[in-house]
Amino acid sequence: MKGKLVRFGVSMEDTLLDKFDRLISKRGYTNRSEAIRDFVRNELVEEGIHGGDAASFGVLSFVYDHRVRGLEAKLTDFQHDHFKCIVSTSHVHIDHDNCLEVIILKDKAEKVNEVANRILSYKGVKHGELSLTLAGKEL
Ligand code: NI
Repeated sequence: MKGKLVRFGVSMEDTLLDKFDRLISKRGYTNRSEAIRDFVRNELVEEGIHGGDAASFGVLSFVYDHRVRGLEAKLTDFQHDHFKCIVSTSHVHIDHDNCLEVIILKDKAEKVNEVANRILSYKGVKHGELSLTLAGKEL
């Protein structure tokens, strides 16, 4: 969503500005404008994800113990039940016992959250995290 650049002034306490400058420098920004644009985008994504019907993408990564009885079959069955919102799945054999799976999901945020939370709740899934974003044209 490219528009024309508009300049505007921002007032804040010097102590807050110092903290802001330290934060953005730590994150690798070389100027305040780019940092503020990204921060605003992040807030808009959060708002869009939690407040609307927009298409969202989710990246779910989780680690599980493949030796837990029935877990692999359960994970596969569940993903086939939700094939319409699962774009892709990658599997990494971490070591003798553990696997890492990364699933890319596309649907309304509510649905993506529901599918991800179900997977994370399975016995044998040790740790996992869902990262949500909006489809590109929404940004
Ligand atoms: Ni594996």
